Amino acid sequence: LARETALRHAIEGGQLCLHFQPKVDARDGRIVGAEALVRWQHPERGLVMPGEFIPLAEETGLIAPLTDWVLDAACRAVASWPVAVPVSVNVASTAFMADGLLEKLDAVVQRHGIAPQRLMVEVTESMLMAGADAAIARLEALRAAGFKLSLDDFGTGFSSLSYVKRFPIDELKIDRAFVQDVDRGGKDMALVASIITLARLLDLQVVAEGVETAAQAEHLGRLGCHIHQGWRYARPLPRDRVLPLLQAGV
Ligand code: G
Ligand code: G
Ligand code: NA
Repeated sequence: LARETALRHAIEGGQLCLHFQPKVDARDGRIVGAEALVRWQHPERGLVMPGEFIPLAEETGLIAPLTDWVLDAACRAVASWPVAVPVSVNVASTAFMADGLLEKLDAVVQRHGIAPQRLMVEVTESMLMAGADAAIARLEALRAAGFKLSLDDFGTGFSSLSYVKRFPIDELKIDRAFVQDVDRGGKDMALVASIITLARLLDLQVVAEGVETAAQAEHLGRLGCHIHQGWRYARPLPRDRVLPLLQAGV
């Protein structure tokens, strides 16, 4: 209960902040988007990472106000960027299926004067598998309203190909577990190659997550995946440090 109270305080009292990790076109270093990642600036513990408080937020229902805060802060940021690329926001399963999400998204982009295309919602494969028909209906509603949709951690769930075809999405993100060994040949490379092929067939943008080395980047490029996110290019950065990269690339 003490942790819940502290998190409620953090959300209401301005202790959350967003970092932004660029998505880079590896062919020219241009930034094509950025993912917003929430952090808790804890008065005693310093910067607390989301893995330590998102699960608590989901268990306690605080994910609703937390998601509201993140959406508002992400849209405020993207409205101030010098290039018209989208910001990606992670939306947890409970928040994604909650009543009124579409109205909430419409309101937040209007409030900040941005086009809905500047907001990309990241959902995970496992979320969609849990209640596929309802989730697909929700995706369709968001997409019809102009929001962009991304399927995160792809490859870690158990989507059959026929499911992926039914998901009305714009982007697939290859989980970093597969990217890690993409330069070693073997099964991970085969898996990454098949995800890239799938994305091409379905006309989806494909993004590699967790790209750390030149060798990984080179192999991904050879396989036809040119949009990379990872420490090789940039770590998640505070707002004022990501601005110059948006302008100049990496
Ligand atoms: O920030 P870090 O790099 O530690 O992110 C760990 C994970 O936390 C991310 O992969 C993402 O799934 C989750 N996460 C980060 N920011 C948010 C957020 O704003 N909302 C939700 N629901 N999850 C987030
Ligand atoms: O998919 P998800 O939203 O969980 O991904 C974001 C997480 O991945 C964050 O915790 C972020 O800090 C982390 N991350 C981003 N780039 C890299 C990377 O190149 N290597 C590793 N190991 N983690 C990364
Ligand atoms: Na994500």
